[in-house]
Amino acid sequence: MDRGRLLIVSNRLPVTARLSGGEVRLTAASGGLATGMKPWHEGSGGLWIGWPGDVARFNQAQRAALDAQLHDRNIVPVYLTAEQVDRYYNGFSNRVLWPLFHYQIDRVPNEMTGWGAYQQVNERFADVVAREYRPGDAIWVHDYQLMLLPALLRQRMPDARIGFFLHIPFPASEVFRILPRRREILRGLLGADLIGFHTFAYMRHFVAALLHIEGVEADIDRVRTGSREVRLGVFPMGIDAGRFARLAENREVIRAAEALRRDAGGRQVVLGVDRLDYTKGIPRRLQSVERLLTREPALRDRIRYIQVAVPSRGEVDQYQRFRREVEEIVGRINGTTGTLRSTPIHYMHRSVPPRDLVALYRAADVMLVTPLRDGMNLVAKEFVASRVDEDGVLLLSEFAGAAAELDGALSVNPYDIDGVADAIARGLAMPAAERRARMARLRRRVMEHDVHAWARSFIESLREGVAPARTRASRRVPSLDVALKRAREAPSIRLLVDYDGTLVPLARTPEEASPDPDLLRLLERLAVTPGIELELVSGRPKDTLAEWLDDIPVSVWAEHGLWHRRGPESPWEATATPPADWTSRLLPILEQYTQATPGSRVEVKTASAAWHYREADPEFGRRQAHELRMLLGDALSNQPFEVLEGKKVIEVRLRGVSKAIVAQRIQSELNEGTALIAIGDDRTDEDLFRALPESALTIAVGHRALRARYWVKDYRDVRRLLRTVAGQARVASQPGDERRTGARHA
Ligand code: ADQ
Repeated sequence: MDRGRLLIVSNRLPVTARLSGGEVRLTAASGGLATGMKPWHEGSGGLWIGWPGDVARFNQAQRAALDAQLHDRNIVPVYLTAEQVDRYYNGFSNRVLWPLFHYQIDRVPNEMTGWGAYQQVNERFADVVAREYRPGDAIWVHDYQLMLLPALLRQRMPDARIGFFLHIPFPASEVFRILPRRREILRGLLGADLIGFHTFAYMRHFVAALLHIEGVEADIDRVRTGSREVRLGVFPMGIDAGRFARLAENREVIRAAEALRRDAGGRQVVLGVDRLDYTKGIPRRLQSVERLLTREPALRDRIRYIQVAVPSRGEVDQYQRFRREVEEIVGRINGTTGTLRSTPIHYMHRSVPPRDLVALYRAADVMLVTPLRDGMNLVAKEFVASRVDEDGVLLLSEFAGAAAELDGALSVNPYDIDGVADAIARGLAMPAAERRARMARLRRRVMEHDVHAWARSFIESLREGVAPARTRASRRVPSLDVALKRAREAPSIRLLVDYDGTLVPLARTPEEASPDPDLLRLLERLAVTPGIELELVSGRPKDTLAEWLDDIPVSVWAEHGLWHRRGPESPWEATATPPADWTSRLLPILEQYTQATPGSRVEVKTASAAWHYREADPEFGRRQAHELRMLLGDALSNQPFEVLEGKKVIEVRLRGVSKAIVAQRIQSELNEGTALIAIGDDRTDEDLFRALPESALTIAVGHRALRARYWVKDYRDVRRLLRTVAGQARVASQPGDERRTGARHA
């Protein structure tokens, strides 16, 4: 991996500029992003580019001093005017994008103003980044304020490596479509080489938006736009878990936590910690507490609910109104449920220093994290990391990105006031053994997948993902003819060849794909040629392949490597075992789609099932296929299955069963000097290509985007090539062959 510089670009910098007695001071931000990126910023000799905050009151000398201090820290400021900040940041970003992406449609103003400033500021960022950029740098752009930036950078620097990470949810495409500038936003993002999300759901929503709005069909984790490939990935952000755990062991923190519990006077402590934002679900959470206290008045003297709300976005009117709303609710509940001895809700509108925060986390019996929507939610993870005592209950909204990872939490629907009240009661009464078991699960996840692992995996993925055309060109690989000639000089050749689309054209029905006499002759020839070992690697069921290739002495892999047979006389051996009832949830869904889509059909294999729509109306079939894929993604999210899209087929298969198995198996038995040649035409073959050693000659059929070293046009080229390998190059030019097979074209 090359180690170029990393340019981090975000709206806010990891420091904020302030004046203190006429002196310029930089205060470090302690947020998740700042901590996670810190080692990368410092270690790569790179830069952090962003807005240093409001410097309107700085005079010229102070501005110069600020520039010098930022320069010393490898930070490049993007100065914005007060008006730009108001329209781009408070305006379009926080009044329009923020509520919309969090499904708060009613909070989006009638007129979505600020677009012009949003464009202008993104351009301004692009100019600054372009000025600082050096070839070889990787650029990582963060968050919704800068969604146009990837494309603006691409225009300025076509070869730059650009990553984008969205920290907030990407909404369902039905909601995203509300945005009048939806096209521009999508195109802006597609300027990146890699787009990262916190969860699979957000990524799927993005893919759906591309299809509905731009008509662009994405593969599960990649999209082609023009000559470029954009990869999509899921990177759930973590926290600096070690730091929280260390703070939690700090003597003063332990003492502060004990003091908090003493103050509570034997009452159980329930805690909420949030930025004061309407997405965090504070009013409904308070109502749930009220509901509980109304239902069980005895609890009024037995619990203390502490809600800390850190001031946020005070310049935006909605946030000012929201603050008053929350304060009114707190007052009302304390008025109606307070007793002479007890005020149930302790509310603080302020930021608390990290030590106090960790003391609160340590003191809590039940932690309430109930956002209506949240990209990830780091507070939930901070609570877990702070519980070095392996105790405490986490209540977590199913609409926080963190819910996809934290399965030890009590999951709640934050809109269900009674349900949340029930869950709080359950948390308060939970036996110690269950609390510990749940917390142990939570801690395993949070401590391992921390913010450093998150940043590392994104950056590595960004650095390794270079479009094939570009790397290949720069490495000067020999031509295919030369490579084949070299392979034929090797002591032996191992051929790994896919079947459909590679040896025969894709047929309308699977039955029509049976091998023609010419192909059977060719396979037989290869099978008996000394020095050549042929492996057919197909996704088809073993029985079909056995029937078709009954007399041919070749090694056959069926169902993407799940079944293997060394020759017609050998038994089939399974390489993995599927769970007994694996079809029970899957088949009803597939059957429903088959009924709704004339011309489609289901095929069930040992550990996979496929929904074929080659014969359906193309437009309708494609739409149904996309919907089905998303539905399956949800239905099977906790099952050991993965959903793949092939050519006119959606396939669900046992996770871990892929053509990569074949690569692993044969590599263990390879003789030295054996030349490896692999040929295939779709994504399932890519699994094989990827698992083979660098020296293997990988050939994609009809699909330049596949990660293969070479490319040929169609199955005819493949047959020609195989004849060459078998030392019979001249046979290829015999007339008749192609016409006969060509007639079978789909
Ligand atoms: P936020 O909406 O800011 O982040 P969150 O992930 O919960 O939400 O982070 C809040 C941070 O503020 C935490 O580090 C927390 O400790 C701190 N904080 C909260 N209350 C505080 C208080 N009273 N005093 C001091 N600190 C306090 C956005 C997205 C999230 C996503 C993150 C990271 O909205 O969904 O998880 O980015 O991608």
